[in-house]
Amino acid sequence: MSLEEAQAGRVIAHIDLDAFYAAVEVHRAPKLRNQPLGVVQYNPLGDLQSFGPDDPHRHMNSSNGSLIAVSYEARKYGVKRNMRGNEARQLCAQAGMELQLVQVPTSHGKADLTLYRQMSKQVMDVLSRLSICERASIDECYLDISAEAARRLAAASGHPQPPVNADRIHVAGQVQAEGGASAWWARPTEAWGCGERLLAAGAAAVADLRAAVHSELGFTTSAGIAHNKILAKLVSGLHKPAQQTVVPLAAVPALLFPLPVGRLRQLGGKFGDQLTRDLGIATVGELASVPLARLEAAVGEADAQWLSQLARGIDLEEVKERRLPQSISCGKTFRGPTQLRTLAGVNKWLVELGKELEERLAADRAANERTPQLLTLGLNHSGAAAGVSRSCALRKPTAAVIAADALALVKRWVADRPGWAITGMSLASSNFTAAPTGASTITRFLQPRVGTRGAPASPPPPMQPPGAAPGRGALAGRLSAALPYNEQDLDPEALAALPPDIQRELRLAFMASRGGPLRGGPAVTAGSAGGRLGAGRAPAKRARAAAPGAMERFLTRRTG
Ligand code: TTP
Repeated sequence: MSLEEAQAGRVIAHIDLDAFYAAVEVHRAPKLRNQPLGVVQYNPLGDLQSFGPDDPHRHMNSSNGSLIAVSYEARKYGVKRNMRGNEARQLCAQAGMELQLVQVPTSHGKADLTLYRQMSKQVMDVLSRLSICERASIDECYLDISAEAARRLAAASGHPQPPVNADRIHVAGQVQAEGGASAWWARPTEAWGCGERLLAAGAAAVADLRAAVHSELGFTTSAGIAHNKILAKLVSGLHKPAQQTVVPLAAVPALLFPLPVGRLRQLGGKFGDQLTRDLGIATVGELASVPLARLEAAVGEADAQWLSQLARGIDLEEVKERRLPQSISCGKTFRGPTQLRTLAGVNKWLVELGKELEERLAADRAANERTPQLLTLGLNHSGAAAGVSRSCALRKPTAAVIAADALALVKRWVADRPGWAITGMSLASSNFTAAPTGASTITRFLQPRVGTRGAPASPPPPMQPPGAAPGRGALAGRLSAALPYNEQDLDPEALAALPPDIQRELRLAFMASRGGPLRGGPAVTAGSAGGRLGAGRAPAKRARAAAPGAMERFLTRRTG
């Protein structure tokens, strides 16, 4: 059986909410339904004010703030994300329409995304009714709908039933003029190709779930249905809003090959850029035709296999059951005159970010009985396009301790950077463990006892083992000397000497904090309210993290 056929037994969906923040505002104020609407980012420099989520003044007639979400009704008049509110209003006015503006709620001097997160959870709860659900960001998720598809197919004696709202469904490669999706479903038995029946049954299940989200919560969604995550994600945005696209295997080359390499889910960043430069290629089809030996010479054996499969639309990555975000984070941008140039200024905002994190972690712990083990500080600074990140153990989920530990990381970072100016800062907590078990293995092993609640925060201690750790005395000495907090400073020898479970935790923690194959921290997205980080939008990760060679890369590369 070919790999193509092997993956044909799976049906994976990627579901993306349409104009999500705008849709949440409509959900809260139904009079906004069917109207052109823009959600305005909070920017303390502009004409914007601080409002709680229920403050009626969030709905405004004029604003110079930039838009972070735009309803599809407003898009018809040319309104786009990042336009200023007033400029967008003018565009609509020219067409005789009035653009409604709603500003994101605020707290701690920054955007407060709580209400969007709450609605996101409700939607994910509906979407996960039939299958495993992997939350990919605040407004998108993957479903492995294979079992439900097989069940439906068996119940229909092998003849997939057409989905609800068939006119809103597309089949890649199936031309509308030839009857589109309806004609695809109505084909005679002998015309169905490998895996297509299962795909069709899965597509009908996804259409049902999307209809449930719409009827119960009022949100429209768009979806891609394919045999794997990469293809599902690739097509979920092809037809928006409120539509879905199915990708039969036969349609894959025509769909995939003309695309630029960077459109593939895991090749959109620096790695993809470097790859296309090194190989002198531009499209996925060109990547697919690179001989394996040449790929191996360029990127190594494991990555070559993975890339060659990816270019042919083969991706065996599983959908993991995960409805909770993998990290809880918040961030803020400091543009122009608000750039941070003093440690006092940095500290003030770390305390605010720390307060938000403390509140959200407490709520998360109460709801989900888990607590994070890793704190990652993300910094953007003037003169550098990419962000940097620095991590340490999250000793205690309180604002004082988080802010003090993050400040110590900043101090270390500024030490050899005279004239530094910070343009964005984020705090991310990750590596969650079950709350009742207390401290993680990393924390127990590497940290001294933390003080009592409310005790003055001390800077992150050098990584020291607790005196009580039996049998680890010699290693303890080496660790305290050789294992500082920053990833780039990790001593490979000291890491290798750690117990395997701790090594694994550290590796996963730093990979998670790095958010991708090449180093560079979680950038605070310019132009976003609290940024993508705040929205829980995880940076794209490459599935090959566990591939042979990943550890070597992990140990040898340096942060830019
Ligand atoms: P997207 O899914 O990128 O966009 P969208 O849902 O608004 O619209 P579409 O139908 O085209 O998918 O982002 C989801 C939400 O994340 C969006 O509603 C607002 C928020 N967001 C930011 O806060 N900052 C940003 O820079 C972006 C891109 C999104």
